[in-house]
Amino acid sequence: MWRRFWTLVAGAARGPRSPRSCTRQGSGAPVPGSGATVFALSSGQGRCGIAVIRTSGPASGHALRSLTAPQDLPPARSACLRLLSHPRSGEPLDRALVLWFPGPQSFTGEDCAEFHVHGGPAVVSGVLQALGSVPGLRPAEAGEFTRRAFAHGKLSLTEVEGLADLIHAETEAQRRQALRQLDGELGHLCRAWAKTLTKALAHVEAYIDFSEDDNLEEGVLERVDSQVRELELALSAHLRDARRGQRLRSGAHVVVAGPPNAGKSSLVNLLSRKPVSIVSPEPGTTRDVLETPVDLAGFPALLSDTAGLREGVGPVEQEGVRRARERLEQADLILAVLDASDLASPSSCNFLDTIVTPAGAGNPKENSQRLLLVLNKSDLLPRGGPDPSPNLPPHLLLSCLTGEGLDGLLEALRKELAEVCGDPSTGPLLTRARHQHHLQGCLDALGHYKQTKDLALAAEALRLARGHLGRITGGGGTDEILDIIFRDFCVGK
Ligand SMILES: Nc1nc2c(ncn2[C@@H]2O[C@H](COP(=O)(O)OP(=O)(O)O)[C@@H](O)[C@H]2O)c(=O)[nH]1
Ligand SMILES: [Mg+2]
Repeated sequence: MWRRFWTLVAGAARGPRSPRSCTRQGSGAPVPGSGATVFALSSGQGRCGIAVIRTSGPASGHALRSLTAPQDLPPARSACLRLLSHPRSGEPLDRALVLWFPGPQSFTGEDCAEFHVHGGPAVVSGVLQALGSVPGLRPAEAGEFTRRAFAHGKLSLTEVEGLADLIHAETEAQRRQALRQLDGELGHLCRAWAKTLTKALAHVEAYIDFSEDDNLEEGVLERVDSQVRELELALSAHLRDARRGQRLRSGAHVVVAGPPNAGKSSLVNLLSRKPVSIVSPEPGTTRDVLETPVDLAGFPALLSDTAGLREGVGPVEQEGVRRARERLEQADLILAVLDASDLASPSSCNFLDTIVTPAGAGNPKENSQRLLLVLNKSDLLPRGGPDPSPNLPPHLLLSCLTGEGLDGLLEALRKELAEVCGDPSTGPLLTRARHQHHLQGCLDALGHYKQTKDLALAAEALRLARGHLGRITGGGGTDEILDIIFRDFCVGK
């Protein structure tokens, strides 16, 4: 390699210029309308026991005093019971717990106040109106509290995303993954990688500036090369897992397919616990693809019911079959359903030959589509009789009618989805296309570093790679990206 042509003579150890500190600082992102004090209902809408209203901004202390006069501010971060009244009319509004969080030790980093009021609509609107009458206060916009926390360096962008995901998490797996991201795991990883690159960059720059003085220790550039190689391996491993992380966040595509009348729609209704599809003894009932989001054994999934696969039907059903095949190609997991009492029929045999066998049921190759074979209508088989299909690939027996075999199917689904989505506690960390894009950008820049023969260009490539990592956690994020991310939040968060 080109660097071998350079002779480095061991000399007085002159360390690289001090790498830039990696401690977290405010993102520097502007907060629209910052300077104002904002308020909002932070708990859910509707009648409830307790509702939480909060404020953030410099006038928070004044607002708290105005509503609890003549009492003074409560001690910081201690709950106190206070009578709330309207600052103008003096009308009592509620007896509530109030909390005072002087900045920077608050969620947003600004002065914050919380009012834990009784959750009746009249109380909530009375307190919100009272806050609106305090000079300098205005209602918060969606995501504004979190945006302020980000601007003041309380949360990195990946933590903000984790928080949004936690608020929207509907399954156990989503909750676990969101919590990991909120805890900053992805951010820590990116910052550690960025630190490695900062060091590497400092070495390359030191070499550019000082190598002619023969003042650098030997092997500096070789060490940078090996650090870059290690980083490439780590980034590639995470990128390979990125698709799984995104499935875990947005749901795996599970497609139920099989010949007509096998019980596909019955299975979709059973798994989603609601009548999504019409069930009928008439073959060809389901024609369009019907989708429903479900919690499958703790994992998020988008479950699709499809038309029964068969030939020689009318144009409408043919279109249904075409859509079913199209959807099958996009599936992360295929739930292949056959009628256990009708395994010798031409449509069953054809389905086995064209869908089940090529997918390698029970023996999936890495990165290939996964498939679970389910033999439905087990209630029609003689009780205690032999396995109806000893020559079939591994399969599960189920009766949608009686529910027998459902537990076994859910357990098998849990295992399959853990493969498809990854383990939410230890598995993939990249949950969004944005993460994947920047990690790929970083990897590409490292590729340029390896190819270039010019030290200045090599340094530029390292700088570019580091920039991509910084953008994952929010450094130098454009307003446009921030707007997209904060749009995920509701008012009051
Ligand atoms: N005996 C029995 N009948 C079932 C079972 N599951 C579904 N069926 C019946 O099989 C017929 C076709 O069901 P459906 O769910 O519409 O099948 P699809 O065409 O594959 O969607 C309906 O009459 C269902 O009541 C089962 O486990 N046992
Ligand atoms: Mg159907």
